[in-house]
Amino acid sequence: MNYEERLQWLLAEHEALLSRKNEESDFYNGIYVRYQNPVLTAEHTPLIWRYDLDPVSNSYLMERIGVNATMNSGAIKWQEKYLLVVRVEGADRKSFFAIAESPNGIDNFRFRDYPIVIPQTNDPETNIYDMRLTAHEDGWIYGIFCAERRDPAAAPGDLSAATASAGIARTKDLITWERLPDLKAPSQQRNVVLHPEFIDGKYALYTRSQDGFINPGTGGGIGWALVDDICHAEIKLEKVINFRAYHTIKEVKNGEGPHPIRTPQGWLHLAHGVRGCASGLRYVLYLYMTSLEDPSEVIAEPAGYFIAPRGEEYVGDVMNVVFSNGWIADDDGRVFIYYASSDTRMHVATSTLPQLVDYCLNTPRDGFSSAASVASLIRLIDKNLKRK
Ligand code: M1P
Repeated sequence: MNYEERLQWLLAEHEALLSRKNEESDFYNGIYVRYQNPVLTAEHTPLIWRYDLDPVSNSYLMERIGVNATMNSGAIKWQEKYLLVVRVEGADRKSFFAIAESPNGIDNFRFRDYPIVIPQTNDPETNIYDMRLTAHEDGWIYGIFCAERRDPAAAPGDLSAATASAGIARTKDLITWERLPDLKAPSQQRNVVLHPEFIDGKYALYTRSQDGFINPGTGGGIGWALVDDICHAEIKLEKVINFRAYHTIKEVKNGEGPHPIRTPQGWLHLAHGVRGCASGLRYVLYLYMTSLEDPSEVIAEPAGYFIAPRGEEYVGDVMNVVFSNGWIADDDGRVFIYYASSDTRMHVATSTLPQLVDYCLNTPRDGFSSAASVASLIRLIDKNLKRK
């Protein structure tokens, strides 16, 4: 093929991928629907990002800038479209944010021509990732993300030690972003999420303090902190509201996903839990609910995971991981849950608010022992057998 033929082939393949219809898979649990295809992969990123399309300067039609993954995406419905603020990871390992939009939330996601430009603070970070979007009642759309820097206290020769803090940016049009100072906190922070409503006139944050870049250490779980001024956000008091626990799916660490959704029965939360196993860390998603009167008070939490890796989802850059920082509650009660698998690609699962609330309120809680799990199982078997 000559240059022009190869280019036409490339364009046609790319368009076929972008316009591919996504069908429901045959997975069934009555709680949510999974889909056959990922909604975004590295191959969905625009060809104008990856190729120099000038036959003079790129006669081989080579990729000039590689994209490694499209993952952990914030989500919002905006002007009748389903928008993802995607964590795009380049072949150079640097992540950045870019918006991909779809007319139906299930397929046909297309990236805008340009990535988002997030202004830097006077302490520039090396890497930014995992933005949680919150359309706050103050009128701004906030994006809180992890800002990673090399640890200034790293031992000589240690090129891995890093620090994590919460970067904060806001926008009114999802085009231009204003950067605010990073969240000031007594410890490192990742998975920080802004609650959509004021609480006692203050901004409320879900937090995840950690002793080091990877290790949550003494951090007990998902925290809660009230902040007076989002333009100079500082955690003065942080309390843990959703605890890690021995021999559960969140034994090693956990973190809030996107901001919770208000339902008549309480705030519905999506989070990730991490445990260790012989093959490394296993990341799964779980749901819990908190009270409408006090969003820091847990009122329901089903035992175990809500979504775990399945099939090809197990495999990728960081195996055995599902991670979510974006969901959309639509006006008709449908919920679009966007999750990444193995730090590589994005998927969607769909459900409805009544189904998710029913799942939270009627699935047995964790009894923290095999005996308690067996007792739960026997209660269900008894109930079913009595119906005969
Ligand atoms: O690799 C799995 C995930 O690890 C981190 O999550 P956490 O802070 O809970 O450990 C993040 O780096 C996340 O981006 C990544 O998907």
